[in-house]
Amino acid sequence: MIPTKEQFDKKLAKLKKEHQKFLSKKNKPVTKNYNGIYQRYKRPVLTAAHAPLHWRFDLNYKTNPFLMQRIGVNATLNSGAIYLNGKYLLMVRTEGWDRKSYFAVAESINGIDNWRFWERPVTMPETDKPDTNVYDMRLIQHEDGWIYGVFCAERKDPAAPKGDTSQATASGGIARTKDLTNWERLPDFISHHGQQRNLVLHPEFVDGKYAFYTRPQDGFIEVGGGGGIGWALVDDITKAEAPDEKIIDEKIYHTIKELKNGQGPAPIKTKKGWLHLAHGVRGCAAGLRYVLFMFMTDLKDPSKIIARPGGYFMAPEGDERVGDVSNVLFSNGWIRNEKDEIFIYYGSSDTRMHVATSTVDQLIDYCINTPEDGLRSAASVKNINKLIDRNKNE
Ligand code: M1P
Repeated sequence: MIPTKEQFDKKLAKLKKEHQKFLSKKNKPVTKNYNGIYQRYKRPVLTAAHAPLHWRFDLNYKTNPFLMQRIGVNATLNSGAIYLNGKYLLMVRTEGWDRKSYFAVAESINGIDNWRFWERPVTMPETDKPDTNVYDMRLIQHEDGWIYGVFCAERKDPAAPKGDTSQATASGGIARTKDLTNWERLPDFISHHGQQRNLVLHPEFVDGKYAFYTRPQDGFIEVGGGGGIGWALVDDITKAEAPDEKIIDEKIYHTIKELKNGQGPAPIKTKKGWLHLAHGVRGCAAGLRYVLFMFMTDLKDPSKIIARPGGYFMAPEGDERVGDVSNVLFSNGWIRNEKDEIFIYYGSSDTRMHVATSTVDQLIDYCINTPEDGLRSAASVKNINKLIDRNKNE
């Protein structure tokens, strides 16, 4: 039986009311597991259920009397972030039921809750090689006056053997904007060292050039010999090409970045150096495990690491551990507000977005005073004993 218009209207009113109620829910700090470094929050900031109803449902009784969802959102994950005109904005990697990711802006007044998507997702122009999938945008407010979006542009590998329908290539997509709505797409980053994912633009010129954190990789998944966070200087961002990439942060045996690592968002400038957030990947019987780690680079030479706190900064906890790709934390967006508070936005298990808060001073202290990974069990014990000795008179 086809529902009547009256039944349709009633169902739609209920749907809208419940969605508004859901979007308006407050988020509260988690009170257990104090660490003094950052504060987690109870609820994710964005989930697939936050997507506007008018992106998913045909709201016209004549064409959709059953009020069926016509287009689905599967996940809201790895989001770029920017603080603009007093608002916290996320450039959300929104993934549909069809597995395609696209970008969409969501905003909040306090950076913690009450997130609302803008009217439409972003229409990103393409290059002459259309992208199959675009994701993980880093938003960078560059000193040249543009806001850049640097992201992964994925395409089927033209060199894939016949019948191989999964081999892909990853390239660094670059686009720029003034308002996050109208975008100018620039040519993809040309790397001489393999595929690129986790490409990030440094917010300032270095030696008069655009500076990029790169992640050269031999294949689409495996970084192979190319692993590590790289550094490349580029003369002209409208034709970004990097003949040289030097690895500034290597992947290392028996660490949280044994298999691969990648720069997260663009670094944050502080009086003591640039704060960096990154992800490290290791393999285990359960598959790959992605955690977040931090480091600091020199103010004058952001390719020189000056502090390397050992181990992970954040690892998947509780519900964060489960999702489409379980055991993953990934961050490509953070915001420093005018009070020097830092909002770390992170995706869990390729499914949803969360926030954790800290401050510039706390994160500098964390980077400078957390012991480095000594790379052996004996060195870890030494670090603990040093701390115990210092604590004797406390
Ligand atoms: O599935 C985990 C992550 O895998 C990739 O990251 P990386 O290139 O460092 O392995 C990306 O696809 C990322 O989006 C995803 O979260």
